[in-house]
Amino acid sequence: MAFSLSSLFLVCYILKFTLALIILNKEIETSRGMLYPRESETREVRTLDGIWNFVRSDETNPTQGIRDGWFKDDLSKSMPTIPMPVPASYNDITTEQTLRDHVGTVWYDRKFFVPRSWGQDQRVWLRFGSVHYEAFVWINGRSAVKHEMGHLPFETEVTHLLNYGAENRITVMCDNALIQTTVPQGKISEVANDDGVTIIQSYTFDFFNYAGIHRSVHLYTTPKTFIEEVEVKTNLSQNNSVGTVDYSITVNGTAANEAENTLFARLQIYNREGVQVANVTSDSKLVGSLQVDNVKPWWPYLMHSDPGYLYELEIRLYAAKEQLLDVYRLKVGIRTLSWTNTTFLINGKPIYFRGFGRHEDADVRGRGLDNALMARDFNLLKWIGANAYRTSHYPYSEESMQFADQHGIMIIDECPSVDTENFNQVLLDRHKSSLEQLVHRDRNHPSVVMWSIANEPRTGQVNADTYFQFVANYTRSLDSTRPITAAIAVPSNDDKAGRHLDIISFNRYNAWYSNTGRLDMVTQRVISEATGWNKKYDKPVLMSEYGADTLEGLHLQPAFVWSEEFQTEVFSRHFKAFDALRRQKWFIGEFVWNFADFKTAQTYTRVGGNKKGVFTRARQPKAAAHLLRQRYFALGREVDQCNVPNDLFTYIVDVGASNVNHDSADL
Ligand code: GCB
Repeated sequence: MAFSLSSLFLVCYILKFTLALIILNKEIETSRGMLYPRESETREVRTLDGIWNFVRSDETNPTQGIRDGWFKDDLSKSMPTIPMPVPASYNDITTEQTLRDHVGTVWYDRKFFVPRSWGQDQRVWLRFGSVHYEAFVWINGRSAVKHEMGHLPFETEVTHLLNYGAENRITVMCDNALIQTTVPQGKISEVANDDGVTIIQSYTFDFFNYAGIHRSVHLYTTPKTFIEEVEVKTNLSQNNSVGTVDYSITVNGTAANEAENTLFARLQIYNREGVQVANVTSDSKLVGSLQVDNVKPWWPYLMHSDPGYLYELEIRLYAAKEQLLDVYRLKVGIRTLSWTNTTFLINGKPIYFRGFGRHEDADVRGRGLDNALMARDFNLLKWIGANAYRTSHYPYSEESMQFADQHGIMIIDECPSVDTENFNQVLLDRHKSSLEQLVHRDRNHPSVVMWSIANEPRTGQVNADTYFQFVANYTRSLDSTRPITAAIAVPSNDDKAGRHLDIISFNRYNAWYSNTGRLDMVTQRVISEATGWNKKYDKPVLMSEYGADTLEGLHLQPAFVWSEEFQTEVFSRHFKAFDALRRQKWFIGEFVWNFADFKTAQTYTRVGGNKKGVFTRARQPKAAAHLLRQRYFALGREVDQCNVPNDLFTYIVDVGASNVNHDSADL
């Protein structure tokens, strides 16, 4: 009896364990529309950015606002409100710890006018650049849209919800709670404190869980029948002299349904000088191709003297008898990507990445869109000679993607999956959805050269294999023109996901988390780890994170952890490894962690946040920035034959006798 009972337990246990491991590759809902809002002859755009009214819910009663119908009238009639800027994270706006660390729902509302003219013969759409993490939206008290997943846009038609030529109210409830089935994952617990109990949000990822309406809110109009989606794919002839732009247009609207065969589009491509260089008239399928002779390909920064070349694609949608319905314009960079198990090429030329992992993070506004900061960051990227960054650890603003296109900065575009563990079905579906939304949003950006499907997932776990097979294959089915990677931190021997990727990225902190302070234990370890990855999977490898926390202004000689000298030395030891690895053609890039200091949750390993920035949080260089700049330009000169700036080396001495000028000419 004892035997059979225990075997029953064992069977039950195995069954439970096995069931937990079974994950299915289910169909998921796909996104629609989402073209970046742009004005044209047929479209108007308004922003609802500005100061909104704001209420923090009681953490122990997060659904109170729904039950009490706060969305039915002005928020201020239900609760006292405070002013809150949009876009911005709400966490650091006030001086209250309770708001900074708030867990659960918050509410926003504001009033706005809609012109009378918008009510006539057109449609109106409401679009959020991103709300973290979950958003519920009402217009004039009626439900408009619901969306889950931070850092990604969502939109809905609000034509039927608006008062035209009159005042309107928009109400948003935002929930920042992260649990085991959200992307990224977190845990919520109730913990005793001095006043009773409190709700705690914990998470393993290393950045502050900023929340709120993070990016712009737009209202825009479209004609009744309009261009809902445009997808472009570009190619180059063998010698890069002829470019092709394959397009596919999706139309939304009654004219599309009723008179399907009569719709057509005229597409024209203009160069930077505004000269038309290609045009075509489509048939009713709205799918086709344009050819650009003497094309100027899109090149990354420092890989060409005219990087980031963008054409403008103008799309005019017509109904029968040349009746113009809609006009939309899109910037297009013409380039090709190809990869093998030893190399990654752009326009037929091997890429060597020199870049950063970054964060969208700033004092006061947190993760909120900040155009001034974005412009400064791109100036710093160019100053330092970087040609790439990874959008660690979530999709960045659409405005920054447009900047990257213009400046020729290559992007490894990462979805919001960080430290993923306890793989389960709901998580898999959401993870795939995050990639679907990301690819849908960013597929037309020439700057996006790779998809990163996760950062530091626990790929040693037994079901990581199936899980990442589903995630990688799904991403590939969405876009086969770009390679897939993930930034992995488990040792290559334990990893079960790499075989599903096209390019292996690995994160490692030699002399910091392992062998702290041991500068003599960096170079060989980096070489052997990179080699191990290549041996195991026979794929190109890049180092996606390395670095050391550095307190600006702390100087210690000889180098000691946290000092500026130490960061400089850690970089230098890595450079040595990278140079040895570069001789192996399969090693394709180096990414410092991090571009700038950033805020994290409170822990005893973080002094006011993560200090691994090469720049401070105020975007000023630390000592290592100057060294990195010399390396990135030296690499640019060696691998891409770029020019180096005159101020790369500071004048030191004129050694008259030998007639040598110790300046950039020595490079
Ligand atoms: C990592 C993570 C990154 C952290 C970094 C660190 O491996 O990918 O999010 O911030 O280490 O500094 O610990």
